[in-house]
Amino acid sequence: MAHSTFRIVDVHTHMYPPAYIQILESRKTIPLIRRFAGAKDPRYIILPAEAEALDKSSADANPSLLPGRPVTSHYSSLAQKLHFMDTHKIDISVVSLANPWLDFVPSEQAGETAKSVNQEFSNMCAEAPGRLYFFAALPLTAPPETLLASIGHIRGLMHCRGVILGTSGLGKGLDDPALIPVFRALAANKLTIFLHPHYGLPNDVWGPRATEEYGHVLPLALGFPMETTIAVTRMYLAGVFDQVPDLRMLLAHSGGTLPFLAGRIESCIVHDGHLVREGKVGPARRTIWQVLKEQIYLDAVIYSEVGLKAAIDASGVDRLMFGTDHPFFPPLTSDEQGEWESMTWNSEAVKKAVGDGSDAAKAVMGGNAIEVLRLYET
Ligand code: 5CU
Repeated sequence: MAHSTFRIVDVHTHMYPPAYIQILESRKTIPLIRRFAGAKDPRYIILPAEAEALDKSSADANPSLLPGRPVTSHYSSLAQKLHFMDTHKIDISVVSLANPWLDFVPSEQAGETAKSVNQEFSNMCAEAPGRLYFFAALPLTAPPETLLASIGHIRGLMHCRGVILGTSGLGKGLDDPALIPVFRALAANKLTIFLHPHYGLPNDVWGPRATEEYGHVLPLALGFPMETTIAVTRMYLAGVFDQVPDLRMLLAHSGGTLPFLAGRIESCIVHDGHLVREGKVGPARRTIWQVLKEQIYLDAVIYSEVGLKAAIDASGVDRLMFGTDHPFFPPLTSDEQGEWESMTWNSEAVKKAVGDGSDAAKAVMGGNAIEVLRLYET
């Protein structure tokens, strides 16, 4: 059934619940939260590319040279999330734990940590009826039976609509055959995977000047999207989408560079002697274009109508969903309690790509998410 009232839905919006923040505060290696003398807020250091800056920093470093990003109330406060939503007229948010999720949690603690983090998300959603849903976190470092049991837990949580997943899987990436039972369990429970990058590309790709001169631009603008592109292409080449045809994935940042590179991926497959000899390029093969239109959704967190049009061409306007990436990318020169460009750039891009007030714009801004993620059910 179509739900016609126009509502804005943010499918890419993160939170770090207080218990998770405590875990980060207790850590000595990344990911961690650390206080520096003279800095108002503690700093959150997560990216592999930031580890070097952390090693060079001292407790009383110049605040403008501190590693990582400030941890403000936007990271963990429900009231702040609702304020952000109200300021930007966002009706519903599908919140998720941000990277690197539970990837670093020791195996024996992972199951319980996932349970309590997911319960915290569930409680948060219950405090804001009709306005919040969530993507749960999986205990990927736990033994297989604990991992599958966690899917049993989250499928019973009323506001859970899927899981947020990084690209490392169980340690060998998402084309690892050991993940097939996990993908099957998620698909069987109609839990969409929100695929999000974290690890980027190896640090030496960025060159010796990056740490001191280029801020976080290279790993975030280029490393993240390439990581997503590579992870999904590996899944495609391994036949995961055919093995689990009911699997549904929402890809962060409009699919990385997948919409732009899908043609090149296809050409490389069709011209690969090894794949042809192995009979993997026969007439029954679903192309990556087909998978993009049948099993993949893309968020609209790409900040420009150029990227958005590529995403629409690749997956279809009915598979694109608006997002903000809050609390990342706060405004640096205006009040954080006011308007954020992360919202306005993405909503302007939607208007420019499909027309202000058009049915397509309404679908991308909220209608698609409501239908696909069943945001009318409680
Ligand atoms: O600014 C950043 O580091 C990030 C991040 O880590 N994760 C994310 O989703 N957006 C920005």
